[in-house]
Parts: sequence; C-alpha cells; structure tokens
Amino acid sequence: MSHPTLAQRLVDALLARGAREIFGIPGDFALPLFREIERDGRLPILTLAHEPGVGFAADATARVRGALGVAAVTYGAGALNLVNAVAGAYAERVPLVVLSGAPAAHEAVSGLLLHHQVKQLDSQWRLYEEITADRARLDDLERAPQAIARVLDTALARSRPVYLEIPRDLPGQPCAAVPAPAIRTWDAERVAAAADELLARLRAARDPLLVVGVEVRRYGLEAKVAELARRLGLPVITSFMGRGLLAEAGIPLAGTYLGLAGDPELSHRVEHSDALLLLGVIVSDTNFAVSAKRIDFRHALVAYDDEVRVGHHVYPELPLAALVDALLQRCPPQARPAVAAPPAPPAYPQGLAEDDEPVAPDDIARAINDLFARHGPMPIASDVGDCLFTAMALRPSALLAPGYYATMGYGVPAGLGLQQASGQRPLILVGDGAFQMTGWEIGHAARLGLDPIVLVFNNSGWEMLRSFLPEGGFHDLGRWDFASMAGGMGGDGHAVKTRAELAAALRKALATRGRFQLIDIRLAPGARSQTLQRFVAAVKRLSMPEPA
Ligand code: TPP
Repeated sequence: MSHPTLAQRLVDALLARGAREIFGIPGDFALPLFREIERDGRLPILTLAHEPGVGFAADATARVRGALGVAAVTYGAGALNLVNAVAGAYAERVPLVVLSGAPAAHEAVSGLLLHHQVKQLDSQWRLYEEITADRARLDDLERAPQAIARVLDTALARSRPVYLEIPRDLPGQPCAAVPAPAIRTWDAERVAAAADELLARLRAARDPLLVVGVEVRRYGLEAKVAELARRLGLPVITSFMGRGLLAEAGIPLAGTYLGLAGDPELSHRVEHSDALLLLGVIVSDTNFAVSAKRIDFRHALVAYDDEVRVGHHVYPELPLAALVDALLQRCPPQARPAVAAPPAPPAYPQGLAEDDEPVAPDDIARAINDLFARHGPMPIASDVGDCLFTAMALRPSALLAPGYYATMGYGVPAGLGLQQASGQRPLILVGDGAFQMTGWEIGHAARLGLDPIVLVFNNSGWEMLRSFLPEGGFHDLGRWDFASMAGGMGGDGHAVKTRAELAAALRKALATRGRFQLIDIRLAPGARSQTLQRFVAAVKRLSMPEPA
C-alpha cells in the first residue's frame, strides 16, 4: 500500500476540523495539489469563475458551520485575486483557510523571474502576513504535519483566516500524519473570577441587557447563550453584524441596535443600560458609531477576542466559550423574568399591497416577510448596499452579510456557500452594482446542485453612495436586463416593476426547484429603504454637526 501523501494528510487535518469541501480555481502552480485532492476524493473541489467568489463562498461555509472554510488557489494571480475576501474574513472573524500553490524549491533558485511573481518570490507571503492569523510554507515534509496542525488550530481558536503555501513538487510526496486538533486550555481561576464579577454587575443593575455579536456563532455558542439569557432574564439584542443570530433559538429577540438609524426606544435602552453585556460583538463603527449618545464602554461588560473587560478590569486569554460555560454553571436552570420590562418586539412590515404601484425597497421586505409567514423563514445572504438595510426590516432568520468590512460582491457567492453548507435554499439580496461584480457566479449554481433565489435590487446605480453624495453623475450604471441573462446561465429570470409582479414572481420562484431563480426588481429612481434613509441622515448629522 502506498504511503499517504502530503495532500492526503492535509485533507485528513481539514476534515478533522470540520471542512467539508474546497472552493477553488487551479493554475499550474496548484494543479498537482488539485490533482492529489481530487484523487483522494474525500473533500470535493467546487470551482467558480473568479477568486473573489471562491473566497466569499468558502467564507460563507465557515460562517454557517462554525468550522473551517477552505479556498484553494494558484500562486500570484490567483492568491492575489483572493486578497479582499481574506481581508474581509480577517475583519469579520472567519476561520478561512487559504491553500496556495507555489513554485518548487528548485525553481526558486533558478535565478529567473517566475510567471505570476510580483517583486520577490515571497511578495505574496508578505501580503498574506497582514491578513491572516498564522501561516506556513509546507516546503519541508518532516515539519509539515506540525505546521499544518498549528496553523489550522490557530484558525479555529482565533476565528481568523490562515494561509498555507504548498510548493508544486510536494503534494504527492509521502508525509506523516498531522496531529489531532488541539484542545484549548485556559486558566480556570481567571474564568471564575471574570464570571463572578460579570454576574455581580448584572445582578446589581437596574436595566441589564445582552447584545450578541458574531463570535457567538463563530464559536458555536448560540444555544448556550440563548439559555444564559433565559436563565438571567436578560433581554437580547443583536448588533448590526450579529443580525440573524439566535433567530432559531426560541427566545424573544428585541431587535437590532442601529443607533440613530434604528428604533429610537431600543437605541435609548441600549445607550442608557447600566450593565450592557456585549458577548462576541465587534466594537466597530457600523455596530456602534451611529448613535446620538455614544455608548460608554467603561461601563459595558465586554467579552471579545479572547478577552473580558469589566470596567477597568481586563481578563486576557479567556475564550468566550469558557466564559459562557462558567456563567451557565453559576445560574440555576429555571428561567427568571426580565429585571425590567423587555423592549417591545420589533414590528416587522408585512401585508404587501399587490397592486400596480412601483416597488420600493421596503415593499421587498414586506413581500419577504409575507413569504416567511406562509412558508417559514429562509436563510439569507446579503450584499452591501440598500439590500442590507432592507434586510433589517425582515423577520429574524439566519443572515450572512459583510456588515462591518462592507465589501461588495459577497452576496451571490456567499449564497452559494450558504446553500452548500446548510442544505437549505437561501434568498440572496444584492444590488445591481454588486451583482455586476460577482453575480456571474450564479451561473455555477446548476452544476453545483444549488438553486438559490436571487433578488436584485436594480436601481441602475450605486444608490447608497448617491444618498451620501447626491450630485455625483458617476453613480449611474445604466439599466441592465439581468432577468434576460438568467436563462443563459441555467436559471429563470423574472423582471418585476410593480408590487403585484413582485409577489407573483416570489411565489413562482419558490415553487420552482432545481434552477436558480433571479428576480430582477426594477426599482423606481431614488427609492430607498427607511433604514438607509435614517442611516444616511444619522451619519451626516454626526459627521457634520450643527455649529453651536
Ligand atoms: N468596492 C467594494 C468592493 N466594496 C465597496 N463597499 C465599495 C466599492 C464602495 N461602495 C459601497 S456601496 C456601493 C459602493 C460602490 C454602491 C453599491 O451599489 P449597489 O450594489 O447597486 O447597491 P445600492 O447602493 O444601489 O443599493
């Protein structure tokens, strides 16, 4: 029997850490790696058109499963095309593994410039240093198993992307086994002290609230955090980035904190809480800056990035999972009523008037809420633009979106990754501008056995930017007929102008399985969601305050 190869050992290690497929695009430096992985047969390779799509799709699988997502690319042109997606994964805490082919050692010493080389042979390595939590070059078969284990374990422990470079002469070489996934350890006394202090602060508070953020999902803690909220009687709010969290946890959710762009009552509660517990929340401008009264983080109880902060006390190297377990151990299982009245649950718009009026973004929210009411919620992947603000008016359902790093182009490929990882048919919300970036990836849906429903918010321009700077003529994109393109890519297109047409197209799309459905919603010029309008007004107010 032949000895397992480096590629097989890598596949073993990825499988052991939850990866179930690889999204990728090969090139000559990566062909041996692709060949060996395909021969091995355990991790399917799903190819797409363009590396940004590969990165976003793999990122989505990691977000859905709370496990490693994998993107495989070639050296130089491939890996550098992937940089933006990896940067987004870094910013938004996604354990995305980049496998890049690379020149063999003997090629590196030839003295010639190699194709795809930028400045130095290691220019790519140095670029990736900035956007990954750990890296290894697997150029030494003796050391490769330890290096693979270390790098992959770092991705999971820190929930950040990592980078593995594989010289093209080595994937088929024999290699020893990779160590099993590391079990994380922590200082039990430190965890106990942090949990005791947090609980004391929460119990003494007049109006404690819990805000949940992306780490809760990344570390697979949704059920435990929901149980904690129940036991402590804490009202639960999501951050903008954390929208969609706990949607299926069976506890009431008080909505999403959006500062001045959101529900005024909810914003007031959050901003005046005397014990605001932030679990796994990225403390960023999109999550918090658009607020009239900035949250005073000295009084917040913050657990994020392996650190717990209670006032001026900082507990380092303390994983969120350990903290949540310690808090649960200290709280009796019976649920407690909320200390103060929980904020009123948000009123989600519904009941679309199916008439001949032109469609506005809030009508899309209404139509989707009606659909959810009839058929149950569907998971959603959203791009950046008014579609994401519109998503804030949807009933709670799982949502993937780059709400903090805010890269365009995420929605369509992430929707493919979302269906691949969850097995559930998703809705994809995307603007026409973002669709022009990566929308073509939808043409791969049929080959990959996927059939998402894509809603294109077609307003013929970069409307979100236009709302910030109305006079720019450069926002115009012209009217593209996306509905007509769908057929040529293996799906069905529906052009929609009125509310009645929108409702009918959604019903038809839902009833048609096996082909992607694209609803090309021709929005009236200047039509924007209420949330976007409030967001823009708030940003303008805060960045250009009235003179005193
Ligand atoms: N390039 C990338 C990769 N990401 C970005 N966020 C931007 C540029 C800047 N940007 C933010 S929103 C936006 C642009 C260009 C316009 C989005 O247009 P569209 O997708 O049509 O959505 P709309 O704003 O019309 O709702």
